[in-house]
Amino acid sequence: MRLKDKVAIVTGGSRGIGRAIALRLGAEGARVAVVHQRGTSGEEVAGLIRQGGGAAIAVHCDVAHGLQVQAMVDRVVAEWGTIDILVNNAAICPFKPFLDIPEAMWQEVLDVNLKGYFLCSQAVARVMVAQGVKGRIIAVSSISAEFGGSQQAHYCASKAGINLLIKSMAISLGPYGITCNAVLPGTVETDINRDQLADPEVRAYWSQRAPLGRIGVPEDITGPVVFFASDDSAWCTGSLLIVDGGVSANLQ
Ligand code: NAD
Ligand code: RM4
Repeated sequence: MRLKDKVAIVTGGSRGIGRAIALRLGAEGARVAVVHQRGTSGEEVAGLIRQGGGAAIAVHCDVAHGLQVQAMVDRVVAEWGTIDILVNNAAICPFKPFLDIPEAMWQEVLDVNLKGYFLCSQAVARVMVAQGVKGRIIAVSSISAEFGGSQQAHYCASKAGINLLIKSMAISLGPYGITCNAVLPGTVETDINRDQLADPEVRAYWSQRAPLGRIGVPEDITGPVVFFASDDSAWCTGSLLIVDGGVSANLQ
């Protein structure tokens, strides 16, 4: 119960890595707002947290729209009075070769992945600063922030932007005692890449390149997020932590 009674927001919390993070934060005692897109539901995850004795609500919000983000933050403050932890996790990756990426797709990826993290972080940080909360802002970035991809130019650019957004926020928010850190996962099997990983060659490539010998599961990402959400990381800010089974250490 390292996060007992803390108030946490997890964007994209209804499935995949965000779902695992929301459940873990709930198990650590946090009150969790499971933020989900319209058309999806965060109720299943919120219900599981409540069944485990915790507190959770589901809130819908498109993170690319400032008014919706503000309404989501207002809803959480109305429910619990404050916000201690924000986990920016909602993102999209429509795999497409560089030469074929339409302008609208480029824009959507940058709007959700990069502008969404900015909007959520700014709205939450304003509450933290106004209330004097020494909060924790965490970004789920990616090893794609540091390595290019033949079908991920838009996604890689958005994730590289997130890394520098986090460092810049760390500078601006450090004086308020708010920390800003990023976790950079390697390949984790979720809905975002299930079609790619259905190809046995792609699957074998990622597991063989990992010194730890396997593709990740969403739960592999939760410990590092709890670390950045807890007092164990009190003197970390602007940190970028790779969590990829060693893939990026291996040039082969
Ligand atoms: P996922 O597709 O299962 O989850 C993404 C979540 O974001 C979904 O719940 C989706 O509804 C939500 N979302 C998308 N657009 C949104 C919007 N406009 N507003 C609100 N919510 C929105 O994929 P995932 O793998 O769980 O991805 C979670 C995070 O992990 C992402 O930031 C992704 O870039 C990152 N990541 C994933 C991998 C991987 O291999 N799976 C690797 C590195 C980083
Ligand atoms: C990650 C990385 C993975 C891919 C996901 C969608 O950042 O590139 O390999 O599966 O994005």
